[in-house]
Amino acid sequence: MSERRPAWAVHLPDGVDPAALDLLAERSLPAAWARRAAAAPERPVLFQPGRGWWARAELEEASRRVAGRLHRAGLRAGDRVLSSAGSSLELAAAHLAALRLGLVVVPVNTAYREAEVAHIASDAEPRAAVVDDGERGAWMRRVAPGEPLLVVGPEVDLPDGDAPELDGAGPGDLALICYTSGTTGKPKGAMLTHGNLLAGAEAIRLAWRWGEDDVLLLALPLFHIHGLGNGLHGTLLAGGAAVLLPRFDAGELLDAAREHAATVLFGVPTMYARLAASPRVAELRALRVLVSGSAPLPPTVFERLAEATGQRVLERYGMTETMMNVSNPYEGERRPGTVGLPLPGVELRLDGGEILVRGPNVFPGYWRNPQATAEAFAEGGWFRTGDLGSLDEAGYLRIEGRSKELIITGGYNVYPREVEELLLRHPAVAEVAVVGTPSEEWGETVTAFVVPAGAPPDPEELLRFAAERLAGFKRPRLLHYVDALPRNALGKVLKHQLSGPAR
Ligand code: MLC
Ligand code: AMP
Repeated sequence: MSERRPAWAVHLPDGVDPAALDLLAERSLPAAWARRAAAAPERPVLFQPGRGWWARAELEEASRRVAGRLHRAGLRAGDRVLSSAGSSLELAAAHLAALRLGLVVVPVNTAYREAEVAHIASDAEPRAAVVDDGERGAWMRRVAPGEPLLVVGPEVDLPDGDAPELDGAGPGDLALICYTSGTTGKPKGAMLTHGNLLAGAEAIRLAWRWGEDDVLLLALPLFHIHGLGNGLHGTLLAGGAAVLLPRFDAGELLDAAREHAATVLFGVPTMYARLAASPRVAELRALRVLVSGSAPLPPTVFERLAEATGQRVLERYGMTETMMNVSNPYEGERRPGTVGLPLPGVELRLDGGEILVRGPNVFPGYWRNPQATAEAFAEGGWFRTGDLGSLDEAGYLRIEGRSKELIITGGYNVYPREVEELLLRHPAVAEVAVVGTPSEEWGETVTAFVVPAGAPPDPEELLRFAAERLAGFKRPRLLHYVDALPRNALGKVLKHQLSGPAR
């Protein structure tokens, strides 16, 4: 019997039989939430600084009210809603309302500039947009095809309407489209179903022993899978509570931890590096678990935190298309430099070093892009992550690198090609190569090597050109002027040879 135990059984709490585990038993996240709200309406669920706590009943009512308004405005199951705002109680309610109504939420990073927003708004063909910035709303309205786009603030200030029956979506129904950049062409919309959201949240709920008494510190934005799928959805499924911090500041986060007796923290390595450097770092000792992901956690940061707080940060590995795949165990050894073992329901294999995954967490494909979808999967439904890995003797996965050209800075992905194409539009740039160079704080820093077309342009002017057109985190932070780019016999740029002092 024992050889039949899947690798992921290591993550299950005592008494949970892997053979009987059904990650989709609750059908959908909104349905699960509705049951939690009915069972204990008075329990706190979300806190926003300056606003206070919402009980489950308040979130239930707010999301029901918003669902009624969106329904009255003509939105129906399957319609897309763009969502682009800083964290707030209202944003959480609007998001939940959309899921409860069967709408498809399309999160959009608030740092995106006009061209980045316009691509998503035209490709997703949304009917509505929830934004906290009028200019962003105008960019969306300008390009969204079809009828005029309904643009509202996070409070969704529309006439009330009767909410239809809510929470009817099944595991196969579409819930989110998350745009991720690609190595070629424009960002693609990764479709995530209600089943994906539920399986993803259920796996980490079990693995990290997430329960009703937990209070999560959530300083990650709600427009990427880390903050949204793990942070907000996980909180709703676990029946726990979350403190929504609209921005990350080590001191404010530690204040909130103390004030609310927080038990769980999710963060990207840049956040942990900053916390490790804080004179107050020892206060993290009071938490139950610190989870890191979205980029590699440097073992030095792991060790510094272990020393200062007694906490062994639990590192896990995921991506937009798959939610969470692999995690160090809650009980058992956490190995720095590895991301651990497959999460409940996840199958993992290596193919020529590339990590392939399969399971109920894995997305069905890219929105209206059968070619990209076909390329993303190997035979048998295995998703090609584009990440390279190896397994140690105990089966722990180590991320060794990437086959895809990707820079991760502060937990945000930057595709070099997008930055290169933008810089090439500047008349003073003849050739350009963009790479990630190591950075203690950011993991990698976006670095551009430019061959000028004639006299080198004023660096400030070139950086400003990029700043006006690209999200801040995608912008080159280091710029080098070079006479030529190193190329192989076929003319391909040898990016690994690019490094050197900053301008
Ligand atoms: C902000 N800036 C960045 C940056 N974030 N530069 C490079 N990389 C980043 N990640 C720049 C801004 O453009 C600005 O520059 C300056 O830093 C200050 O901006 P800020 O907003 O005050 O920055 P700060 O709050 O310090 O942001 C740092 C951060 C943030 C680490 C808190 O980047 C962040 O929230 N990262 C999390 C990203 C995330 O959620 N990733 C999950 C993706 S899902 P200027 O020049 O404009 O003034 C995923 C799957 C998985 O990956 O496995 O989880
Ligand atoms: P995204 O496409 O924004 O969801 O980013 C997903 C990518 O982040 C993955 O393909 C990995 O390259 C990277 N990633 C996420 N978690 C980790 C981790 N713990 N260690 C190394 N890389 C990670």
